Amino acid sequence: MTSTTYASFNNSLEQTPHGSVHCAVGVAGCPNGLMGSVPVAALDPVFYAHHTNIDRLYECWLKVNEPARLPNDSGHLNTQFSFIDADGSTATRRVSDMLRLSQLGYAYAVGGGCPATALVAQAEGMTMQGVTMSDASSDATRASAAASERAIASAGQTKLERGVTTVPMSVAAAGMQSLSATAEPLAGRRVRLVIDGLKYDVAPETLYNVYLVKGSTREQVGVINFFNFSAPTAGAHASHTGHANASQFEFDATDAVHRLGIGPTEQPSLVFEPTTGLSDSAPEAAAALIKPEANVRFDSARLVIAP
Ligand SMILES: [Cu+2]
Repeated sequence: MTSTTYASFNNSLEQTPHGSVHCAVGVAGCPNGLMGSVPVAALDPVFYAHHTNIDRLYECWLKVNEPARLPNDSGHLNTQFSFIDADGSTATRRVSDMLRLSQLGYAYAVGGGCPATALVAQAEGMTMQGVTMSDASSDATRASAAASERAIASAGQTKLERGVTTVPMSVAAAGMQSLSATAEPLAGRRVRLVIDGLKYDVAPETLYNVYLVKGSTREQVGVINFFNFSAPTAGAHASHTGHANASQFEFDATDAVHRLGIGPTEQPSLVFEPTTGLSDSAPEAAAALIKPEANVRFDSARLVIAP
């Protein structure tokens, strides 16, 4: 909910909770069962409760600052999707037809439990009165921000074990100075964890909780799931969102960095812990579900800070 642009919010929401819940509900994880497989997920009645909640979270996020947050990529807005209507006919709609609830003829009940917006306002550089300080940045500003993001820590090729995998990160001294208490505060800037080149030989049938670790404390930054994953065995899934590179996972780590108090002299680690995605999951039991030939691995992971 701390994302300030549609692209970053969409990326976060798509993975956790959207894809993670799909895989946690599906029998034997993803790509299996009904909920765990894109082409047939909607055959499970729980799909509609899940997707309604995803839609509600989008509405919660959008209404914090609708003018600045509505998607504005013309290619995306003009993309058309076709659906089968109740009478069997084909109904085609553009993305731009479905941006706001007012276009769709329904609303969520007042008091529907949107996540607290205090953190959102803080991350956005807004005052609690809602006066916009930094949310009106233009596309050009955002593009230059992305170009000048810098790595603060990274890890290379890593294999995820059938158990808990701990990965010490190499720190980039210059970047880490950004986390110094005497440096300009992080407020308004976000720290992202980007995992590139994630792949497997055989679907592991589990998810992985991803933690950022300092010493003996850890904070969760996201969940790796394989719902919308472009693996050789799951090629059809790539069309679900149209623009996602499923082998790259990106998580907002800003809150985790704050809560852990990671400073310029720390050497953070990443921990990947198998999970069924259910609340009673134990890492050992979830790890036992992973097929020995799964060989889940990634090319690199990096913590980056945007200016
Ligand atoms: Cu879905």
